[in-house]
Amino acid sequence: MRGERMLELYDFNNSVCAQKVRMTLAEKGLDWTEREVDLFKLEQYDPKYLAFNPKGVVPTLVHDGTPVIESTLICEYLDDVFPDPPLRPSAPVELSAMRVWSKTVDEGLHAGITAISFSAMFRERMRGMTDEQRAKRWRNIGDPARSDRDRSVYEHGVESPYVYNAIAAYESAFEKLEKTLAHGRSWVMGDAFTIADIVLAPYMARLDYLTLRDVWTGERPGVAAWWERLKERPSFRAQLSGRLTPEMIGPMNRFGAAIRGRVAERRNEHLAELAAARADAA
Ligand SMILES: N[C@@H](CCC(=O)N[C@@H](CS)C(=O)NCC(=O)O)C(=O)O
Repeated sequence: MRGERMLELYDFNNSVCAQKVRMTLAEKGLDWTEREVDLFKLEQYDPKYLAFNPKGVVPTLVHDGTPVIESTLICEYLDDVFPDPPLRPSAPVELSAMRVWSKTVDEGLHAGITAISFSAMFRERMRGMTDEQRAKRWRNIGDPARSDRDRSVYEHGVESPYVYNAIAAYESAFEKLEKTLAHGRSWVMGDAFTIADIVLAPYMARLDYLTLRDVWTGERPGVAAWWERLKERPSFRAQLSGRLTPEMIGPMNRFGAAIRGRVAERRNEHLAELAAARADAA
């Protein structure tokens, strides 16, 4: 192993946040030890894990015994400690623009994909849980905001307001991404592949596996071309697509396809609202 002695990653294979960190580790050529936290068995709420990660979420990086939490911050931490190859621009103005992408993910796209994924497939899985398991899931770590979101999506599926908010968050992000990539840029920040590409990658991939991606990107050729490049990136293949088995991909495809029509309709509702708001502002 290069650099410091011991990197352990507490993760779950198909967790979007963990995928970001694994791609970063792969871009850096680092070795790490994987420690699975099975989210379906609610291992994230085990007191031993909560001592590392008080929110009870994956991932957690443990570096020589010290936990580092929050996936975006973990990616930046890895870039600080293992600077070669760099995954952030050095000019402060570029760095701050890159971090706007991370904020877009952390403040909108992440909650959004959780709601969409829940409405499509975890909802089905939760129907198979016992009442006690479900109650434990709602209790999570005592975070009422998380309970409200998960309960609402469990009860109302795509009709939940959380899914509508998610649809709007993806619309806004893809509109900006298309403008960013439209002039032939290879990557989000220009010629160099950065953490901006990494933080977006798992969210694009999840929409793609759910067969929902082209609801937003069908008429956005810059985003579509970037996605084609991203899929071929060795870190993506090794740590994201290459780790998903047909047994994992099949249900994502199937459950996603079942909500596709309604997601597209709700996006159209949002586009109409957006057009009205823009007309007001004109
Ligand atoms: N802001 C956190 C979010 C982490 C997060 O929500 N992880 C999800 C998986 S992608 C999780 O562990 N969920 C378990 C739960 O909500 O009980 C980060 O970026 O690390």
